[in-house]
Amino acid sequence: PKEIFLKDYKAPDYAFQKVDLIFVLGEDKTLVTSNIRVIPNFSDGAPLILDGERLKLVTLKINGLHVSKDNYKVSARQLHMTSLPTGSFDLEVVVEIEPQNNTFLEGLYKSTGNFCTQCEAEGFRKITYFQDRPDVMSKFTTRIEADKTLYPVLLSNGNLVDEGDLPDGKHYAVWEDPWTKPCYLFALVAGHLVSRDDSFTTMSGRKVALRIWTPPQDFSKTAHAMKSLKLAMKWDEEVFGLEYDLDLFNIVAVPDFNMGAMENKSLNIFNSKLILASPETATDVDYAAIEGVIGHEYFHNWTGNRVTCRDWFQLSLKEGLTVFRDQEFSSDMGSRAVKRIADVVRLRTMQYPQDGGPMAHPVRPHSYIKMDNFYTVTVYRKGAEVVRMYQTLLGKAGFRKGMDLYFQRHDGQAVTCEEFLAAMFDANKVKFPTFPLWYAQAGTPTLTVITSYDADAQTFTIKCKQVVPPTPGQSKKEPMLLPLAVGLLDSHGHDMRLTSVKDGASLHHLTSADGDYTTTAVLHVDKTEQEFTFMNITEKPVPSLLRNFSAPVRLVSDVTNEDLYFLLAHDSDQFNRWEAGQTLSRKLMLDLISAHQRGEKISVDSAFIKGIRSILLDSSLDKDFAARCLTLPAEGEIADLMDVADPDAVHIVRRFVVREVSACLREDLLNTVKLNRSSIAYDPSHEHRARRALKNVALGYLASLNEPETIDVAVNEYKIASNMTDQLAALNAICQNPGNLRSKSLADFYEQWKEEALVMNKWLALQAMSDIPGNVENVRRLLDHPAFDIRNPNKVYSLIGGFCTSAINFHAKDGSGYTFLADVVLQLDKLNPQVASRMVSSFSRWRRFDEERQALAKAQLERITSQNGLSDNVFEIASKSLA
Ligand code: HT7
Ligand code: ZN
Repeated sequence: PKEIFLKDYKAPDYAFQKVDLIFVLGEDKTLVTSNIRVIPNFSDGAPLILDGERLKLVTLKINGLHVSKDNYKVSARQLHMTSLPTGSFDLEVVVEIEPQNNTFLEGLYKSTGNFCTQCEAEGFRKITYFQDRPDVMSKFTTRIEADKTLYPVLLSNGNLVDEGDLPDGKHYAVWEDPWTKPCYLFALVAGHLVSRDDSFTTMSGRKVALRIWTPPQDFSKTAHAMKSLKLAMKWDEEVFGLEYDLDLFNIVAVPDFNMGAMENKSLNIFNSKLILASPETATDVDYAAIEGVIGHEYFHNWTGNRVTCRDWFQLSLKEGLTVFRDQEFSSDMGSRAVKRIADVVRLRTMQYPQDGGPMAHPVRPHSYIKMDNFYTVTVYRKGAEVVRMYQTLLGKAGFRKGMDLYFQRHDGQAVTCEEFLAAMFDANKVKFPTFPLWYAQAGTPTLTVITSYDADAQTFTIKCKQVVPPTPGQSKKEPMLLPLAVGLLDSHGHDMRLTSVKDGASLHHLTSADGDYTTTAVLHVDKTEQEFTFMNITEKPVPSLLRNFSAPVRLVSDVTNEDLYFLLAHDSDQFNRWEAGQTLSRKLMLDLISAHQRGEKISVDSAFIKGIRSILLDSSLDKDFAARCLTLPAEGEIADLMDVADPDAVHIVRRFVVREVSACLREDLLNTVKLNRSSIAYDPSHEHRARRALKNVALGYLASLNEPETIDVAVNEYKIASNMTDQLAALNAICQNPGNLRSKSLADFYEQWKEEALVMNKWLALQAMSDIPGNVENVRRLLDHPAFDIRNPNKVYSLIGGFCTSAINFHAKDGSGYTFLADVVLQLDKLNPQVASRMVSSFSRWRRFDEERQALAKAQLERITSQNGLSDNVFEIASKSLA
C-alpha cells in the first residue's frame, strides 16, 4: 500500500466549478451521471486524474462528445485522462454502482432498505469518478430518481427546487446547494421515512425548518434530538455569533453507520444510537451523548463546512475545534466541572495510551496509508485540548476575537492549521513561538513540578521540568508552551490572592480580566527547566496545580498525601478537587499492586476510606460530581502507569479496594441508595440525573460485596426501575457476580427488550465487558446469537469492542482473547475494513505486557498481516503495531 505524506501536498490541477449529479436508484444497479464544469488551475495541460473505486464506467464525454479510448485509462483506483481541451470544459461521466452490495458503509449504501451515503473521508470516489479531496470545492445540484412506493422520501444537500412523478411508479426530486463545498460533504438519502418537524428563528429573524427523519416506528424517540438541535443553534449564536445559513436543516438517523454522525451540508446523517432516545430505552449517558453529538455536527456548519480543511492532514483543524465547541456547549447545558472530568477521563484512558504506543502520531499527522485510520482520539481529543489551550492562554474574549478573525479571513476556503493559529495570534497580537509544536510533536509531555516556600522572603517557588517523550519516527523533541494554571490555598482552604510572579528575571503582575487580583495564575512553561516565584505569599500554601487540566500532560509533583486530602476537601477548582481524589486512588492502588506482586497481605488505609466517606456524606456537593469522585480510576488507567502492565494484579487490587470501601461504608452506601431513589417518573433535569448517578455508583459498590442483603437491594432496584439508566445500572451491579441470578437477570432483560436493537447493544456490551473469569467463550457464543449481526457496526462495537475493554479476559494468559479478536478481525475485514481496523487497534499496546502475553499477541498480529487480500486499513494498524 502507498503511504501519503503531508510534505508532498500539491494544489489540484483543476477546479470543479459546478457539479450536476443525477442518481437513478435501482434494486440491482444504480446509475450515477455527473456533469462537471472543469477549469484548469494552471496552464500546463496536465492530465486530469480522477479518483474512483469499485465503479463501472459506462460513458465518458467532454463537451458532449465521447472521449476516445486513446485518451483515457481506467485502473482500480483512478480514471486518468489526457489530450484535454485547452481552457475550461464540461465533463460528463456515467457510472454504475451496486449500493445494495456495499457492506463497507462508505459511498452510497443501503441500511435497512433505505439508501444513504457516507463520503468522508474518501467515500465519494465510490459513488463516481472525482477529484476526491477537500480543497476541490464546488456548487452541487442533485437529481434523484427512484421508486415512489419504496422510497417516498428523496433528500440531498441544500434546497428542494423541483419534484414530481415519473412513469412506472417512479418519482424524482432536485436539490440545489447554494454553498460551495468539497465532495466529502455531499449526501443523499432515499427511503421510507417520517420526520419530526420544528423550526428555529435565527438571530437575524430567518425561520429555518428543522426535520429529523427516522423510520416510522422511531418517530416518538426524536424529541430529545430536536430539543438538542435548537439549543445548539441558539448557543452558537450566543457564544460565537454564528448563524445557520440555509432555510432547511435535515437530520436522518440510520442504524448501520461506521461512526457517530456526519456533518453533510444541511443533511446530517446520524447513527441511530445518537438520535433515538426515550427514558425507557436510553440512559442518561445516551441523552448527554445525543445532545453533544447533535451540537458537534451542527457546529461543523461553520467549523468544517464554511471553512474546511485543505487536505486530510489538517483534520484536527475542524475536528479538534468542533470537539472543543461541543465540549463547551455541553458544559453550558449541564455541569461544567462534571463535563471537564468526563472529558479528561476519556483523554487519559484513550488518548494517552495511543500517544504512548506504536500508533502515536501528532495532532496533525505527517503521513497515512488510509485516512480513515486517522480519525483518532489524538486528532479529535488531543486536538480539542490544543484549542482549549489557546483559550486558556488568550482568555475567553481573546479566543472569540481569534475565531472572528478566522471566519473573516477564511470563509469559503480550505485551509491549514497554520491559518487557524495565525488568526488566533494576530487577533491578540501575540506570538508564542513554541506553541505550533503541539501540532507537530506526538507524545504526552511529562511535567514535573517541585515546590518550595521561603517564609522569610514570603515567596513560593515552583520549579518545572518538561519532557516530551520519543515516539515512533520522532526521537528528539523540543519543549512546547504548556499553560500551567496554578492556585494557592491558605490554611483555611481559601484561595490566596496572587499579585505577582517572577518568571526568571521578569516580574509579571497578575490581574483577572476585570483588572482585580487573581486566584488562578496561568504560568507559561516553555522551557525544559523553568522556575516561577510567587511574591507576597504570607503563609506556606497548598498548591493546586494544573487547574481545570490546563494542558494535556502527565503531571508529577511533590504534593504530599496530606495536601491531596486537603485539596479534596477544599479546592475551589472543582476539577482539581476531583483530581486530588484520583491521585490518591492511583497512588494507593499502585502501592497495593506492588505489595500484591511481592506476595504481601494488602490493606486500605483508613485516611482513604475517610476521604471517600466525606465525599459521600457532603450534602453540599453536586451529586453528579460526588459520583465522579467516588469512581476509582479504571483498570486500564492504572495498568498504563506500570512498567509492565499486569492486568490480573490490577484487577485483584481494584476489586479489593472497591470491596474494602463497600464493607467500611456499607450503611452509608445503603442510605445513599435509599435517599436518592426517585419516587417520580423519569426526570431528565440535572438534579435528577445527578441523583441517579450517585445512587447507581453506591449500588455498584454494594453489589460488589455479594451479600444476600446488598444483592437484594440491587434486585429490588432492577425491579422498580422506571427508566433505562436505573435498570441497566442495577443489571450491571447484579452481573458483577457470576451465578444463577446473573443468568436469570440477563435472560429477563433480553425477553423484555429483544425487539429494541439499541437496547440489545447494551445487553451485548454488558456481557462482553464483564470481568467474570473465562468470558471469552461466552462472547464467542454471542457471535451466533440473534441479537448480534457482524454487518452492523454498533453491534461489533458493543460485543467485540466491549470485550477488548475487559483487560483480564482480552489479555487472558492463555491467549484465547487474542485468538478470538484475530478471528473476528479477519472475518470482518472482508465486510467492513473501517470497522475491522478499529477492532485491530486493541492489539496495539501488546508490548506493554509480560513476555508470554507479548508472544501470544504478536503471533496473532502476524497471523493477520500475513493474510492474503487484507485491507489497507487493517494492514496499516497491524503492521505499525508490529513495527
Ligand atoms: N466528520 C465525521 C467523520 C466521519 C467519518 C470518518 C471516517 C469514516 C466514517 C465517518 N463517519 C463520519 C464525524 C465527525 O467528527 O463529525
Ligand atoms: Zn466532527
